[in-house]
Amino acid sequence: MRLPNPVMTASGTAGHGAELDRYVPLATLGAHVVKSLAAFAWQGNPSPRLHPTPLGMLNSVGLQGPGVAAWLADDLPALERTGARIVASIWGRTVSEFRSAAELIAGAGPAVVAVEVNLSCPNLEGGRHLFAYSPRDSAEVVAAAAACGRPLWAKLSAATDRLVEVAAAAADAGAEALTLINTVPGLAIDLDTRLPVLGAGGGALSGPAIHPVAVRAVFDVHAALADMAIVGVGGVTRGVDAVELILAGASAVQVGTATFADPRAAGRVLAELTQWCRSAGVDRIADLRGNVHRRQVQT
Ligand code: RRO
Repeated sequence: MRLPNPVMTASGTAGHGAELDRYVPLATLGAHVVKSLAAFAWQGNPSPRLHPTPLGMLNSVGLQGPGVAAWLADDLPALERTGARIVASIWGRTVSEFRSAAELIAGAGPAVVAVEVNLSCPNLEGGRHLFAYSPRDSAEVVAAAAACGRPLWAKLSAATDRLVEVAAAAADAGAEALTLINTVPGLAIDLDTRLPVLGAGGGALSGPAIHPVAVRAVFDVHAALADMAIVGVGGVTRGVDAVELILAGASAVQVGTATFADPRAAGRVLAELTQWCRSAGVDRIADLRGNVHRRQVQT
């Protein structure tokens, strides 16, 4: 699929609806990716759910959401009015729960241009449903998600030594793009209580701290699957962070944690990326994509 530009919001950092539109008109972005939705409403994890860290933050939101049916009725109409290209992210604890979410999304209008299949949430029941650690499980979920009748993007985790295998399995199962990466499992401990800071115990790290992890994941997957479209995400705060992911092999990027500090971050990253391309004489993102692979790079 083609998008008018390569910068989008990242799932989980830009709400379920049109809340960010007043800061950055969502139609001006490549796409707007909403927080993951299940076939049912889900309360999420106990608070506190967010904790700032040096160069990023930990979260343990735990997939709070209204469920696809309520989202279609209550959030989607306002989102459609923004004119944004909407990407719905879906989750489930089983293949059949993913299929149910996908079937419900099938009822959405054409503004929902793709579905991002979240195979990599680290914050559900201690990470027990991390499909992205297994090529077979990932493939089964992607195949089931085809019920949505839209292009599928598979969102994967870098916290596995099987990333390239998982990526290949998701592609074989029908994913049109891979979103790399989700957050990285982490833990913060309160010295006074001597207990974890976050309500659920563990959490997941995002922000500039994980940017090099994302660049490496994109690099490795592009090296193995050069024809596969990759959406790079992880610590994109400035235009140059986007450039780095594109050089590693991404066709587009998502802005996540930066939005918590500055709700206009995605628009700013797009402007900075555009400016960088102008100064570097780059006319098309496709001309930049994967350039680092032109030389033998020893990793
Ligand atoms: O909701 C969350 O706790 C969450 C999700 Br679904 C995800 O994919 N990644 C993340 O860091 N948090």
